[in-house]
Amino acid sequence: MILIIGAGGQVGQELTANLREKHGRDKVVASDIREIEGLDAPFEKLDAMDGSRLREIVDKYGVKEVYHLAALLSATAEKQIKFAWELNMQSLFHVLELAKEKVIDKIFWPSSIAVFGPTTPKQNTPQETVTEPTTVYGISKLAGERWCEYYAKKFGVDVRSIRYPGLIGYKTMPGGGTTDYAVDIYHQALENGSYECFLEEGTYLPMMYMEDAIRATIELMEAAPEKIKVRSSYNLSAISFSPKEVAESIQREIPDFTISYAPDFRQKIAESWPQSINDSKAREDWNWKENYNLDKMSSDMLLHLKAQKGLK
Ligand code: AKB
Repeated sequence: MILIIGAGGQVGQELTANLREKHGRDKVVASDIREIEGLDAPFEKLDAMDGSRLREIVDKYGVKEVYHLAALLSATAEKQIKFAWELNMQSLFHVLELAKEKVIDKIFWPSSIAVFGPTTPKQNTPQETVTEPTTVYGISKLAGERWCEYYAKKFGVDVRSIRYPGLIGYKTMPGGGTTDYAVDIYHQALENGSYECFLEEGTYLPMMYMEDAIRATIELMEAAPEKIKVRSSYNLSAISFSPKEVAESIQREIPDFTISYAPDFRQKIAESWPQSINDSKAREDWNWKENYNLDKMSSDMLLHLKAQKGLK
């Protein structure tokens, strides 16, 4: 039995649907802090910081595998620093402890490119390098990575993780991240024909199409344990682009689309992160390979969003 914590979020909704298709709906329990429209039973309301409620759900369903996705992302975390730290850390400890006690067998927990900071090499950022994050989110993800590796080495916990780049999909909206513009831009392009971006035009960031990210997550979780050599979190890469480049990619399909720039506090966060990522470890250890480049992603996004919005 699988439990998804944070099933109502950007990744959670897609992962829940995907795992339910694969294993059957009744084998995947969705949980979130609030009821989510469209998330079918089995569903449980869960505040990820509530360890005893988590244990109650795990016992009730005989859960053996947990995908723990609940977190405050980079932009929101800067506005609620204490709560972000508490949520991002406490919730992880509860799940790691369940695995330490052998109540559950396997954990997926996402880290992020936010573990890197301004002193990290910006291009082709290696798996192992300087990690001096300057955001609360990044600090919590880096600490989380250290704890995952600690529990894996010290207690044999089977925890697996990916440093997600910015994720872009048409089924769900992100919330509170610095890379969120790269989803919103497609919606605005179709609805208004223009977009005001909160990052500067040349701000390169590592990104990935959601379909690739979900497949990577499931492939990592299905890999034989001896193949998983990194127990902190794997670098994972697919595409790197700037707001200007994604706008140009949209213009190839919607020639009249225009973009303007009004950078806000998220510009500084973006500038502290790498521009491209070296993910050779993930490619070597569990055969990771992306399917989508920028133009393929743009075409697919616009195709699906047009259908969703009833546009021709
Ligand atoms: C964010 O922008 O905060 C996230 C991330 C890169 O982890 N999308």
